[in-house]
Amino acid sequence: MSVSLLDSYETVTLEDHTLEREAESGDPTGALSWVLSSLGVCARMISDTLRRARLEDVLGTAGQQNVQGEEQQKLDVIANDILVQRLRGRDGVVVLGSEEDETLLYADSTGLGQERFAVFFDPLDGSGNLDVAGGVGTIFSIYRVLDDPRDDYELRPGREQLAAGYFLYGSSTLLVLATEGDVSMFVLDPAVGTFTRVLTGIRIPSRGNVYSVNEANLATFPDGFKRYIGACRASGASARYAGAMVADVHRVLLKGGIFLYPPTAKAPSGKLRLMYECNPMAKVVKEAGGLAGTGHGEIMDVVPAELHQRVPVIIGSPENVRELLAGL
Ligand code: FBP
Repeated sequence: MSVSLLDSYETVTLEDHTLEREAESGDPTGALSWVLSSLGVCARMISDTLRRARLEDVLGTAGQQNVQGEEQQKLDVIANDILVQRLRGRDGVVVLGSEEDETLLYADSTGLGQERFAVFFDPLDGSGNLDVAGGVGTIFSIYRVLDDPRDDYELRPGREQLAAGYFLYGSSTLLVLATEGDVSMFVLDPAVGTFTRVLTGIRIPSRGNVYSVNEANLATFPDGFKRYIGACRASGASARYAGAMVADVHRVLLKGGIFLYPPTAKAPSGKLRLMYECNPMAKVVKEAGGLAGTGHGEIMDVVPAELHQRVPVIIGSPENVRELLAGL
């Protein structure tokens, strides 16, 4: 059997993939690819900073709180600066919404071929894991902006997302990207410095034997959630919880199961943020054939009231989610 060396060079990079998808969707401008490639560069810079964090003493708190009243980690600030600076200068990006900034940020861009975008992001999801080298990630969500927003952009429901996904800084640095009708996975090839596609057309398993929830809050969950978690335990399902939504949902996407962040006494509307955590993760899971709800409807149907709005989260394999919803 002759092996052509060429085979190993026919990799599909992030840029190849997104230009291909844009061409297929009849939009040859490459404007979205231009934004996604900038996110790719940001993730490489953040990944490198994380891997050197303890060597360069950038772990620990930054000595200030963000708009959510959370103690900011030095790396939260560094990752946010990398994303804001790079995306603000990118043609086509006119609105930015970050977990670390109180209000929307605007950028003067005439757009690329008149294409304009709003980008929402959680620079470092799971930042509580930083000091212990646990899984953390960057979550992003991209919308097309039809009119020049000046400084009055109206937040849109998640179902209008053009693309969404996350970078996971774990044993390898990977990207999961959802566009219309497709979810693909890329791994950062440190030797080449590009994100190389390793999976495309990802489908979430219809059912999984894993439930992922912070059971420390069980006592204050609504009864339906308590009953469901009790049933999971009784069925011998495995509990897995990394304390980082990006890592927990990634496991559910590939292995099946369910991730929950229900309402609690401490967070009656849930803890996780709609615009830059729940909507993008919902788009990824839904494009892969899963379900994503709040307990009162679809996450991506929520009409956002403000940038840092929180919602309860039920996300995962269709059979697992339907089972929970049936008992709520
Ligand atoms: P940030 O780190 O971006 O603030 O994210 C919030 C988060 O860490 C999620 O990633 C995770 O799912 C959740 O909070 C964990 O919360 P808890 O410690 O209450 O279980």
